[in-house]
Amino acid sequence: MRGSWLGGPTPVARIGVSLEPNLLVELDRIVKEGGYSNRSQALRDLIRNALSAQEWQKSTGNVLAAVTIYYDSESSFATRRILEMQHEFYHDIRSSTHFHISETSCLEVLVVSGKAADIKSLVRSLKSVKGVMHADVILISKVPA
Ligand code: NI
Repeated sequence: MRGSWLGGPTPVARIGVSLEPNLLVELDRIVKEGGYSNRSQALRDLIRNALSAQEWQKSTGNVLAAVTIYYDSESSFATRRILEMQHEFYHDIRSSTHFHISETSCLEVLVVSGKAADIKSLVRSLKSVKGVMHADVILISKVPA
């Protein structure tokens, strides 16, 4: 059944979901701000995201992923550490793109391909840098060994 959660013309099952009122308010906010046409559509996307995150946590082999780093460009420490780390992990980094988001913040997007353990270590290190406001990873695919 692997891959069936990616969507496609599969028949749907109807389920009842019980939510606390505050969670329902949050769900409706996600629906509105995410541009979903209904709650079911938003829930399907949330489940897919959770599955993708779970798959990332469980990955052990080689992976292709995108790493995003949002940081304070006025922090010379963060700027230097992010650059140093990219050199430390140069074997895994296929490309890096820098975006000047504002006068004081930058976004870098790295396309990485390598051992999941190494990529996880890179992301953990990035998250720990003072001045990094957000660092995350999106698993694109597992790479056959
Ligand atoms: Ni910049």
